[in-house]
Amino acid sequence: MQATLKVPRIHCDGCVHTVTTTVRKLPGVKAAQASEVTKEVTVEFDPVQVSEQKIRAALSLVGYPPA
Ligand SMILES: [Cu+2]
Repeated sequence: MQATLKVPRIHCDGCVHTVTTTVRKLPGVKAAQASEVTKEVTVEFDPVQVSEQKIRAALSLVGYPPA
């Protein structure tokens, strides 16, 4: 399953790194890539192991709440 989340607080390379690594660490996430240009993170995940809600919660915890 794939989801693209809008993350308005992404504003530089550091944010891209934080968002990308935070999502990649979650069990069940196969791939994740954030973009400073679109302020989005695209995530490929196994819906049995992780949900979009869990991904959103993890990003909120590190200061990047998805819109
Ligand atoms: Cu930044």
